[in-house]
Amino acid sequence: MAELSQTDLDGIYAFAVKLGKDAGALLWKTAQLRMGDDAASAAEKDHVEKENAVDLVTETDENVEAFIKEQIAQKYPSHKFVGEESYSKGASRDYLIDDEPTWCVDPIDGTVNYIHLFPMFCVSVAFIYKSKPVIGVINAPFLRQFFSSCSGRGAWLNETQPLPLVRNPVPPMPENAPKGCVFSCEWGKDRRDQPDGNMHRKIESFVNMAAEIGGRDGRGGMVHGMRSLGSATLDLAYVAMGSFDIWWEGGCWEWDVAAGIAILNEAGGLITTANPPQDEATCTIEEVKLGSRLYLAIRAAGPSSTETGRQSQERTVREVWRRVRNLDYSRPGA
Ligand code: LIP
Repeated sequence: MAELSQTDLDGIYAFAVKLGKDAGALLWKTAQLRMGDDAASAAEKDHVEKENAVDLVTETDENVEAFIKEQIAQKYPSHKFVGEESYSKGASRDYLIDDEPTWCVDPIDGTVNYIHLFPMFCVSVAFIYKSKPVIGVINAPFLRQFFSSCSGRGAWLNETQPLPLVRNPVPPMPENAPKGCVFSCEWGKDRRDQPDGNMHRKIESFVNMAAEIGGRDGRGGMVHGMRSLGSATLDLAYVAMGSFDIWWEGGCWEWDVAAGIAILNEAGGLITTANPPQDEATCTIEEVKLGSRLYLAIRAAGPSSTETGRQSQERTVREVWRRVRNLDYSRPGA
């Protein structure tokens, strides 16, 4: 495998930015069709169920992915491609990303939002090299928000606003985090009403984070607010902005998070596992495994008089782990 230089990466980044814009324009055109009342609009309004009644796909998911795949195949025929819709059609649920140059794409992240025309939907394009997302492009056409980053080139909103938004100085994490934080989380697609299953463990964790300090047997977090955008990609982009302090989710896939992880890393954020390790109070905080389906993200943080920014991020991770339950989203090869 040929080594990619910064110049190579810059070229791939410029291509990814144009691809994100073109795919976003396609998505916006069909979104407007959904607002219409002619025959074309009617056809556009269909959707199909995949794994269950909340795992949905539209013709636009398929078309936008096919467009992106074709553009990449023309420009970089040797690069690998992992896309939500082409992957979902296969039987395997293996983790396919290795050190080879790979594009990881979600044509519409927030498909349910798109179907209901709730503006939190976007195109997500990531370039992965040596198993790490090094380029991320997210285009949310309804919001007119375009997020992008390239390793060594910073993270940006609409190509002009550097991330995080508050940066002179970047504030440390709140002293009693998660108290004082905006906590973002998602219900996800596993809605099985099983005692102590994923859904009930999420609910218990959400209530812990919301409850008053001292409540819930000492697990109350008294967060400033709870938010659910219905899009892991935009949740991560908003952590990269610093608008969300924390994002916690289990169940989404590499295409839902790869671009967001690239952008948050370049903005100075921290991403690790959603599941509290045995020795959560003392263990080393490992970088997240892209295919783990378990994610905990913390915004960029600056130093305080007593801590480095990283120390305040790690303190926050441990305080979140103390309040959330382990989730089960195992898969072969991750
Ligand atoms: C969505 C994720 C979201 C998750 C949803 C779904 P999709 O991706 O972005 O975080 O909670 O269940 O997985 O299906 O819209 O690409």
